[in-house]
Amino acid sequence: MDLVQAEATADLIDAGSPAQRRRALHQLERGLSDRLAALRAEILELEALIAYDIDFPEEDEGPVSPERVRRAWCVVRDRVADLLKTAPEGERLREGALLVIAGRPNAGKSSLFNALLGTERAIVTEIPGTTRDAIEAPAVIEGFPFRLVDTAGLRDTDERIERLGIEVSRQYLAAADLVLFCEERDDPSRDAFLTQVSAPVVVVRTKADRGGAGVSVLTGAGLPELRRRLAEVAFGQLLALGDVEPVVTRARHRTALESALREIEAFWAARTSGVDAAACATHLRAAVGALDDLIGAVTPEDVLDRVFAAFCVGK
Ligand SMILES: Nc1nc2c(ncn2[C@@H]2O[C@H](COP(=O)(O)OP(=O)(O)OP(=O)(O)O)[C@@H](O)[C@H]2O)c(=O)[nH]1
Ligand SMILES: [Mg+2]
Repeated sequence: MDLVQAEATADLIDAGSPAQRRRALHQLERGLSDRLAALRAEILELEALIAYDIDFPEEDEGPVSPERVRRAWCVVRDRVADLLKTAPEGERLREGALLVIAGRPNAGKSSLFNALLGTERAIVTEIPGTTRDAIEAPAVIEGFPFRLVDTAGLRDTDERIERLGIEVSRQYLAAADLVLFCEERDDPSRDAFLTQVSAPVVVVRTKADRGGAGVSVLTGAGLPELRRRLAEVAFGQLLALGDVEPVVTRARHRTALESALREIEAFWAARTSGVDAAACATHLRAAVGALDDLIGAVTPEDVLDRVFAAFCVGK
């Protein structure tokens, strides 16, 4: 078992949603390990292509055309870059997407929070300003993990506790992976709100049972569509990739691939600026080294120390 598989074992134990379980199983069954091994082999092949230039630096043209080297380099670079692109949603899959519910007081945020959660967790009343503090709870939506946050309704207020709650809302909004903006009818403050938030925003019309299209927590209308939309916005890339393509799920994977990609780019920069072949090849060696660290051939002791250290015995 390599380090990537050992990490998958830990992820499988921690998995709280079907998508996390499927991803961990895929990784445990070498889905990511095999891809990394293939990339490693491709980089070594690229190095072999320039071996003639290393051995006979004075010759004008080696047996391998420069065009062939360029093509092989492009393929390797693109494959590393493609794998790296899965990192944001892959890491989000392990941690749960932070979904922050926002909107004016009384817009129906807490009601929607409870509906998405499937339990009456937040207090709901007809009085605007009911929610004073942010409440966070884990939820599974369309099989994907989310961390739902209900917040204090946003408005100008002189009331001290409510103001503090709104400040907390703003901090959550700054950290959000996506925002669900609730409005009962056209909210004149919506556009100003949208310009302040950098995460993607899903706008939802609440209390649809009172007329118009949208979501109603009383009748359940619009809720399935909303759930699908939230999964699509938070995990659209993973949904498109399906369960067969490998995905990187940890910051450790991302930094290793970033460093491999940097070396692969540096190889080409050196190669195209007349640096001798042996010096160019050191960049490929460094890229292979980064992948080796990532795959991490481990001994059983390493597994125990590095991965299971965080476990509670008996969990
Ligand atoms: N008819 C109807 N009423 C709703 C619906 N959703 C919420 N309400 C009502 O709207 C009022 C406010 O709901 P909340 O969920 O507390 O609204 P909020 O946005 O959390 O309000 P604050 O916490 O004050 O910011 C309550 O009286 C709810 O019962 C709905 O789908 N249909
Ligand atoms: Mg509320």
